[in-house]
Amino acid sequence: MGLFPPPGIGDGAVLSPMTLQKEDTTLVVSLARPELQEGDPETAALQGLEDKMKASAGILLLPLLFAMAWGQCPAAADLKNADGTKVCAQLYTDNSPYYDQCCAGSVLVVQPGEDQPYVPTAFNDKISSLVVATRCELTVWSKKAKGGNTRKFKPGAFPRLQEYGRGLFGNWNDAISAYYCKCT
Ligand SMILES: [Ca+2]
Repeated sequence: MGLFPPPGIGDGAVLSPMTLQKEDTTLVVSLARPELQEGDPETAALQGLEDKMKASAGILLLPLLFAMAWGQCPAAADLKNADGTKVCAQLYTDNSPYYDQCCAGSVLVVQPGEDQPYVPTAFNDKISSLVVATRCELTVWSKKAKGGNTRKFKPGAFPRLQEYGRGLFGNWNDAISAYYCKCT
């Protein structure tokens, strides 16, 4: 989805054939690593590259918070962290004209009590579907720092935010810039 471009891409770096070649080599070498000799300067250099790749992978894996999702919205009662603890809400960047293909794109997992006056850039004005967990309530605002229009979402799935009116003529698709989520 272009949220997390590979290292070097999207940083203003220009992709030359050389860069591509280097990436390919790194990948091949990573796979063949058991055959490499420790202490060999070439090995050390390659290992450095590999460590860099691992570091980037660490950033990519960072969340929980930023995973990819495809398909149907989960039920309110099914929202849970990987360790089984309660999640307050899940916000998704994409939806679809088909209800069973909403809650797609990147997902932001919101924890109980999470207060976010500034939605991270990757999600700001991009949220198109959301699910609020049982016994929780999500309040959203259309402008940063909790400005503009506001609305409370009760437990349940809201697959297409364009179906929820905002102000006189607007709707909530691609309009959330701040949120607060609480559970009882
Ligand atoms: Ca969107």
